Amino acid sequence: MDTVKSGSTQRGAKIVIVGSGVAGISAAVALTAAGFTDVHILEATGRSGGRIKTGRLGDNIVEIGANWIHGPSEDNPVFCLARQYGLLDPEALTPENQTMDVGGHPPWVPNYFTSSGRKLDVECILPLQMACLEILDESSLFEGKEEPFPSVGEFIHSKATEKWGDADTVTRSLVFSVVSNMLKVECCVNGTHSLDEIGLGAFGLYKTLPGLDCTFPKGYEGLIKNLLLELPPDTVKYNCPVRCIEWNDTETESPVVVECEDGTRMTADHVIVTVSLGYLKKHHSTLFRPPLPLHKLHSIQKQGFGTNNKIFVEFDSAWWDDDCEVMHFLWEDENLLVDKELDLQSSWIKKLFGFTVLKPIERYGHLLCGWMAGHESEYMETLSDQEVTQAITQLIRRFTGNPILTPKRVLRSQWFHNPWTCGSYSFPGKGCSLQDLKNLGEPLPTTGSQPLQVLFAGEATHPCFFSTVHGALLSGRREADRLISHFNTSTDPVISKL
Ligand code: 6YU
Repeated sequence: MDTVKSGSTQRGAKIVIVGSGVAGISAAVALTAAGFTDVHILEATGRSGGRIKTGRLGDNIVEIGANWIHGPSEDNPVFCLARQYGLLDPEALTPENQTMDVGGHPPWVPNYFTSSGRKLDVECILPLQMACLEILDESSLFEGKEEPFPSVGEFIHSKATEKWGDADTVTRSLVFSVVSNMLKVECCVNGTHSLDEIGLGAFGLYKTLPGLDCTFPKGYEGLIKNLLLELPPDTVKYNCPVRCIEWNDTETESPVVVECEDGTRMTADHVIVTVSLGYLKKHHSTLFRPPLPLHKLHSIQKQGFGTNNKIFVEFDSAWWDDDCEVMHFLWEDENLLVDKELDLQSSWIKKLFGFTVLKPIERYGHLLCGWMAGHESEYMETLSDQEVTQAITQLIRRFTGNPILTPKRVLRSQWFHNPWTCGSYSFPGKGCSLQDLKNLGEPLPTTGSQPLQVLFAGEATHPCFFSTVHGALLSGRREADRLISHFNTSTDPVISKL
């Protein structure tokens, strides 16, 4: 990180950061390291971390939000910090781990169960699974090219029909249940209700880094705790939701006023907004005065933001194969061309694609993590713990054919109804382009004598690592660097006003 040339220049700058997730904290750390002394984070809730949230289920540590370091290698700042803070298992640090370039992980060892309680022979399904993955890979090749379909979902449906449309009824039924399951998995990966909402051209914008995805054995929040130690005490003001950011006030000394829910008003020279895209979509009209420029608003609307939730289910003993890493639940009656929208009340549970197995067993015992995206997942959040536990128990009994299997504990996340997040993470929506992602991160005002009044960071503003922790972290550093460069090349606005 470059330090600013003149120590006195930046000292007068009053910087307010909205949101104490990883983007906000990393911006504050970078600014503080560069010598800025008037940096404050306003956080709506009583904790830091935002979508990084570690919880407990019995004796187990579980991640309610972000799970993995995606692509843990030298170019991933989350990996570098986690290594520096001593937060990783030794395997994650090996050079072999860092150089494996397999899009995160080699295919997980699967188990397949069907809705009539049969466990399928994996060998029979693998060729189908591979064919699905090939179609999926193909869908990420349209960036900057002519799109034969507007969305990833439509492309996959057309390819699947082309490939298997004429197959006999038995084969078609199996194919459709596997493809349908793959679509549910991808909805979780991308945080969307349906792949029909993801732009085909923009799908390839997301980039992976080398390295085998790894986790934090003692919890992702360790990263947040260590980062906070790099800030002066009391940098973060908790339980302080920001209601409105008044910008472009050229009459007063500080061009921005931040108003909190309790009526407190703070002046600032620069504000870095790191709230989620979901929050921005919902509250932009009241959060900014004057309103956001139209081109920025259109980009906020085009970029997608959806829900992916986890349902942790603990058992006394394993009923899956020892080497099983993921289990897929295949509904035999499913037709991917028809079953696009499920009846929420009666069928929400069908959107759960299955479970990943938390490993190693010595650390987690017999713990599964179910994954569910989209509107069904949002509906699931409205049910009581008891209703969710009952539905999960019935589902597992049906698919395993074992009528007495009973979970010991169940815990689910509720990201859509979290008022400060409004969902899980962003995805490139239909009609979305690289320019839209750039527009999201563009500071305000775009012209005039007082630039950089309102800056934007957060995972959704990263052009190729959106939806990730490293994308969020890099976006915070990017906006800090923008201010640092500004003060390196211009005169101090406070002094110039005197
Ligand atoms: C990753 C992973 N991972 C699972 C689940 C979730 C996410 N991610 P924050 O929201 O954190 O901070 C904003 C703060 O602002 C917050 O504290 C608010 O309270 C506060 N705030 C809001 N309004 C305010 C107001 N008015 N006033 C004051 N404060 C206010 N990422 O790297 N690995 O395994 C997962 C996963 C269930 C929910 C994830 C994962 C996403 C990250 O968690 C997320 O990006 C960052 O934490 C966001 O940080 P931030 O600071 O920006 O916002 C094409 C294609 C695409 C392919 N995509 C595939 C990528 C796969 C991503 N996968 C994720 C999967 C999991 C499982």
